[in-house]
Order: sequence, then C-alpha cells, then structure tokens
Amino acid sequence: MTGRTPALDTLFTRLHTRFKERLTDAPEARAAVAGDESGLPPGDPAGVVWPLSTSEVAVIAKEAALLGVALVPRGGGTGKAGGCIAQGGELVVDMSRMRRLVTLRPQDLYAVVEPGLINAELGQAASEVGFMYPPDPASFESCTLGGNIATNAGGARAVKYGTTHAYVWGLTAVLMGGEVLHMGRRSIKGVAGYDLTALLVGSEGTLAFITEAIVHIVPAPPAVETAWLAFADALGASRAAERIFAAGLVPRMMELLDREALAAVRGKTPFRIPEGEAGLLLETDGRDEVALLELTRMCEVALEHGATASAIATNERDREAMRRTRRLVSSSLKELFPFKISDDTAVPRSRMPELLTAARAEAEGAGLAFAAYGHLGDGNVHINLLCRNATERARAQGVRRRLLTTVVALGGTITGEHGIGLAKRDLLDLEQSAELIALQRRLKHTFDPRNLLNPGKGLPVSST
Ligand code: 2HG
Ligand code: ZN
Repeated sequence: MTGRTPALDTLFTRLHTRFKERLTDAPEARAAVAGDESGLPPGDPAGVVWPLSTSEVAVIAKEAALLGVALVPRGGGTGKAGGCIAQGGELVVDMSRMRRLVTLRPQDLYAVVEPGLINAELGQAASEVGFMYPPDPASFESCTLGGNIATNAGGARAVKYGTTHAYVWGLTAVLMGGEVLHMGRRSIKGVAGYDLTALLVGSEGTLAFITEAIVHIVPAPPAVETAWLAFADALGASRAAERIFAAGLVPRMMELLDREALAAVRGKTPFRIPEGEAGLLLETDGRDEVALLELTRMCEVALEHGATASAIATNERDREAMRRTRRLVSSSLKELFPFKISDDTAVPRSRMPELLTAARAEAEGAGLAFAAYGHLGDGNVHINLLCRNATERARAQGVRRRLLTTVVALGGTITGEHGIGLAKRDLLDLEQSAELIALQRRLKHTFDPRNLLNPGKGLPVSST
C-alpha cells in the first residue's frame, strides 16, 4: 500500500466520528474498490468511504480539500476505461449506498434518482407505471446511474433513443471544497445559463460529485419485437444494415456479432443461433402490430440484400434469449482471450463497412486475432484485438494506435460510449487538438484548482 500520509491520517480522524464503520482502510475493502472492468491492473486506494447523502459528500469533499487529499468517486465498478481506479493514495468515495429512487413523476416525464441506483432498478420502477428509461448499457443489471452519467454511457437502444446525455435534465453536484450546486431543469425545456448539466455528463468524475439527478423517462412502447439475422460475414451484415436504414426503417436495436463473437457464445445460450459467420440482432418497438410489421419488413430487406436466414422471436423468453446471447459476447471473449483490447470505436454509420474491413486487415496483418461486435446501428462497434498473453497485448498496442488513427480519419471517435478514463488518456490527441485539450485543462482547473478530484483521468498526462 502507498504509505498513509499525515494529511490522510488527519482526514480519517476528522471523518471517523460521523462515518464510523462507513469509513475504512481495511485491505479487503480497499481491494474491493480498486479496479473496474477495463482490464487495467487494479489501483491502490488508501481507503473507502460510503456517504448516504449530499451533505455527507459535501463534508468529505470539504475536509479532503482542506487537507489536500485526493478523492475518487465510484459507482458500480463496471466502467471500461479505468475512470474509477485510484492510482495511489486516494480515498475512494463509493456512492453505491446512495441508491434511492427519490421521485417518479411520469406525468412530468422525469424521475429523481440518487447516483447509486442501479440502471435496471430505475427501468423496473418506470415500467411499473408504463414508462421506460432508454439508456441500457450491457451492464444495466449492475451499473449505477451515477456511473452512467459520469461516463455518458451508451447501450444497444441508442440507435433509436440516443445515449445518457439526452436523458439528464438536471443534477445536484458537489465540488471539491464542499460547495453544493443544483443545476438543470424539471421541465422539458430550459435554457437558462450555460448548460453545466451537459458539461458534467461524461466528465468522468473529474469536475464534481453527482449526488442526485433528474432523468427523463418516456412512455414505454406497447409492443417490442426481436429478430436474428444470419449472414456470410460481418461486412454483409453492415451492408444489409445500410439498406434497412435507406428503406426508412429505424430499429430500436441493431447489434452485430461477427464470426469470432459468434464462436465465443455458441452453446452458451438457450438461443439456437442460425448457421452463418455473422449475426444481427434486430429489435423494433411501437404501437401494437406496427412493431412486428416493421421488423418483418426489415428482415425482408435484409434477406433481399445478403442475409441467409432470419428468425423472429415469438415470445418474451425467446426475445430475452436472443438479447442475452449478444450481451454474453464481451465476457465470453474475455474468457478465451484474457488480454484482449476492446475499443468502443464509433464512426458515421455509412463508414462502417470501411471500418470493419480496415480493422480486420490491420489486426490480421499484424498476426493478431480479431473480433467486432456491438452497436452497428448507431455506428459504435467494439473492435477487439484478441490477445492471449501479455506479449501479444504489448504487440497489439501499436496496432491499436494505428487502428484508432484510421477511425478518426473516417470521421469517427476513439470512444463512443466508454470514455477516456485512464485507458485512453494517451490516445486523446489522435482525436482532439492541443488547443481543445488545453481548454479542457482550464475547465478542470476552474472546478478543481488543486487537481484533487479523480486526478489523472480523462486528459493526457501533462508535464506542465
Ligand atoms: C458491450 O456492448 C459493452 O457489450 C462492452 O459495451 C464492450 O467488450 C466490450 O468492450
Ligand atoms: Zn457496448
């Protein structure tokens, strides 16, 4: 463990009276909050504290700022970019016990939530009143809304509904120093002042703690339909996808599994995956029979343009089996290739065939196995360099940089939904100019002049 500094000792002493057993430096508690799902090595937090309210977060932030102790906010630990990894000596502020659904107001199209509420729990509560919360990261059963907001998380339904930022109307935030700020709106519209709510969404816990959020919910569509299409290869699937959109059809989910992704999940799911070297999971929603009509039309268009088979689920159990098959891909590939590098690249939708072709050629040219899967419909596909060991992974880093350069040249981004965190801070310059990065540094300085809140995340390490 990084040695406890006198400042940290003093912070523990000052916080102990209030937090008692909700503040600890026990090794097992520290180990439990040291990592995430990025594949990066776990960090080395000095301790962990579990606040229960905005005012408790404010106390922690105030005392820590006075003493110069760095803090790392943490949600469900499902992040893919190392955004909640304490690098050494920080106190982790684990928001998971602030998990109340404060208000659900379907008549006003919003809910007020605490940051530790699990995404699926809000989804369940909303569905009980005939509503839905659209953002659905693959980890929706364990990720928190605070984490979703901090990373501006995406998910499979983004092709129709967009990502987290479109659903965050307002926030209660706590600055380093303990200042509590209420920003945003409870109305559909509201444009007063700078949109600081939008600035905090996706800021990866580097600007402020989020202690409450006003999130937009929408009426749940009465009908949802799901289908699976088989193709000879991923390129064929992406060309058929273009034809579906060109026909004016908008699915609520369009998820790709290429040959390697399919091989990883075959036999692991109750769904009997149709023969083929690529799969496309399609979902529609809408009024009663419209969802089925549209899905059927999409399948027809795909079959006219390269699909080799289609299967439409006829009940909820089959629908869920198809969806689960897709959600299993990430962890199944990880079991086979523990050192794999997964990049959540996103490109303008029409550039997807070029991305798929270039990425596979680049990886295989370097002797690395390759997989592509994910949110084809919104242009956000997970490009994987499948590494079995550390040597392969080290070799893959150069390939990765070239690959991400290609993504940017196609008009895309190095991260469509997971964020920069630690994992991509040294790649941000591929996409953003020095001036833009410098402006973000100045913003960070305005919010957190001593660089004590989640230091080292989201921006390249600077020597200045
Ligand atoms: C998904 O879509 C997640 O399954 C994880 O975003 C992607 O494996 C990954 O990196
Ligand atoms: Zn994803």
